[in-house]
Amino acid sequence: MQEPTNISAVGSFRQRLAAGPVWGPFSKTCDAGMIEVLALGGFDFVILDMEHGPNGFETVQHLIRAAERRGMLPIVRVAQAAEQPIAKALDLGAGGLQVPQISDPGQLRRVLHAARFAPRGERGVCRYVRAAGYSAMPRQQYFVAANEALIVIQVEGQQGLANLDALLEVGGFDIVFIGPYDLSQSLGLVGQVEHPRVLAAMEEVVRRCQARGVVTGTFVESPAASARWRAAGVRYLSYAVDVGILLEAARAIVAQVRAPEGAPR
Ligand code: 3PY
Ligand code: MG
Repeated sequence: MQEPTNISAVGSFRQRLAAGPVWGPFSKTCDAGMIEVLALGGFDFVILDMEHGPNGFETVQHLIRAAERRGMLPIVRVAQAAEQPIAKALDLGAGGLQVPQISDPGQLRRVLHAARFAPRGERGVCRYVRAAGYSAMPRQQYFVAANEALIVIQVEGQQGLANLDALLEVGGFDIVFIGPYDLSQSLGLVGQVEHPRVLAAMEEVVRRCQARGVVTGTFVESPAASARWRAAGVRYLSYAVDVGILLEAARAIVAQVRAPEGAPR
């Protein structure tokens, strides 16, 4: 009998997350082939970005399929903390959900309510969806297994920082993800993600989450930043963005091939 799409993959991803860091890029491509390439490169997960990327759900479902096919967990970052996109991403079979700009406990409870079936929430019920094998899944099995999808909440503003303990008290999610860019803006330092005040605020979030045994994640753009946050105990490392990775690779190649004859390579 068919499993709900991706649920066993979520279980093994949780084990890897518990054992040590996992890495995955954000994706803003429309191409399922690019998703396969990221998996073949060895990333553990991919965050299909509907907050800042161009894709609608019709495209995202194909990107989810491509990630599944290559054994990489597809996580959908929804555009906002609203009921409809949350339910739709899960109906399409996302292994995880990443929700931006979580700032207060009431909002977090609404997100969890929209993401979980009863008794944990009141997610809109339909079993003729991809996540349920279009009804091939035994229904009770689906409703139980679907509640295992990974939930990542982004804390990336001053209000979220101020309410961090209250958010941790609500619980019911897997990872607190610190968005350094939005956080830098919120602290009046837009884009200065390496500014000491931004780093100090991030370290404080990591420390307070760790004190409660909550896994943290963040966004890094270099091996050095990855090493820094890995050493701090961050276990969910979102490494750059696929389009930026491609740009960097293209630039490096062009710089090499255009170098004058005889110049050191
Ligand atoms: C942020 O930095 O604000 C993010 O959401 C992830 O890059
Ligand atoms: Mg952000």
